[in-house]
Amino acid sequence: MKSNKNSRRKFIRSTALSSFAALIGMPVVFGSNLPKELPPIGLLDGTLPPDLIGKSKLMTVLNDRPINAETAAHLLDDDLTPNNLFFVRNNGIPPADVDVKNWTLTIEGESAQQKKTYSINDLKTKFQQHTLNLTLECGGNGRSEFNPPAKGNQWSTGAVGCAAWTGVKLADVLKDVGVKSNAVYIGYYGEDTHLSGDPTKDPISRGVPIAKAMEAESMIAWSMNGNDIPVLNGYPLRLVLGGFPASCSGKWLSKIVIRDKVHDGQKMTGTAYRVPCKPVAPGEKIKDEDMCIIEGMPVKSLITFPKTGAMIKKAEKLGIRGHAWTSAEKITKVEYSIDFGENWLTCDLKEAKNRYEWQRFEAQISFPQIGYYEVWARATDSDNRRQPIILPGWNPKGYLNNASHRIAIKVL
Ligand SMILES: Nc1nc2c(c(=O)[nH]1)N[C@H]1C(S)=C(S)[C@@H](COP(=O)(O)O)O[C@H]1N2
Ligand SMILES: [Mo]
Repeated sequence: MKSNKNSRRKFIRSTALSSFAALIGMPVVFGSNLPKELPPIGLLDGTLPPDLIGKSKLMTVLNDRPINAETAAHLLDDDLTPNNLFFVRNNGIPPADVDVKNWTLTIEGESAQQKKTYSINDLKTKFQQHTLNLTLECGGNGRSEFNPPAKGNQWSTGAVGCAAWTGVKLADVLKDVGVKSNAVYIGYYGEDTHLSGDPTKDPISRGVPIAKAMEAESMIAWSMNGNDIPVLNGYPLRLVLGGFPASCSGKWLSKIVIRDKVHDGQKMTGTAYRVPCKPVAPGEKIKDEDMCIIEGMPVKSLITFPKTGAMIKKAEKLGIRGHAWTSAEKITKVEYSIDFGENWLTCDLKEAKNRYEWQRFEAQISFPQIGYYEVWARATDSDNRRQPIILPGWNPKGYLNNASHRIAIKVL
């Protein structure tokens, strides 16, 4: 199933050039003179640093083709992550020159009562609008700690953010189309292009079980923190499905399919976004059929203040704070330790405005004597799941690392 790809085919040449222009953040002057079999050399050899359009220069770039960038823990200290600091995980090349007035979202599929197409204005006017604070975390966040190492973007702790998303409930739109009783899954398609430039290939097309799609916090959003969604985060329209790996939250959204079976789009099958159904030994080979699709993300927390390496005087108290999140109903407890996990003390914890918002924790710490310490934090959720101190279950693709976050402190 392809979305608008045929109409795109004839624009592919100009799109390749304009995508490249978008990547480097400047026009390709005389671009129309470049013979069509010659892609720009700066695209091929990766020598031109990308311009992270709309993003802070403080972000850490992991890969520039496709663009992937994460946010250091201390830069995630705001209650809601500013648009210019929200991580970017792209599987392909974002669409260039988005025409927001003519953007459409089509809903169809074997379990849809009908096929229906909406403009963004239709979505804004036909359905009730909502703003929810929702956390998105890449399933591969924390991958860099896996041993044996897992291939893929070597995320440290920064492929996570929480923003105020404005849009409509996915359920309201699905109900407007009509969902047949045999519906099992939804799948999304976006307007980004496969890295090969082949318009018949999707960079990614994932989805979620129909029950998840129908949750009150599953949104189709056009606004992030009161502004347009940044180009790299899915402008002008995206799914935001808190609690599930962020790979389910399709960006540059143009089509949703209502399926009578588990969606089988790009990166739904094989080993992508799957973990062994049962725990395995590190490095063990696992058959594809023994790999299960990741659904709810685990409980996790991040210390966002102070920055690791902070120094204080012994007479002073250290105020620490951070965020904790889960795919369960809520976070029930966050604790910290300054003695490498021997003793744990409870942090103050704020309630969320809505489910899947991250929750703020804070504590005031006194240290017994001068020296080197680590502050460790661990969260517990309403399903009684607690973060492990060290790397949890190894898996071949390096997903779901929710080990405790640690920061170093020198007390002088
Ligand atoms: N169309 C499209 N949607 C996508 C992706 C993509 O490459 N293309 N990446 C997915 C993955 S793997 C993640 S983790 C999130 C990242 O969202 P962000 O870049 O806004 O942080 O978007 C998801 N949605
Ligand atoms: Mo991801």
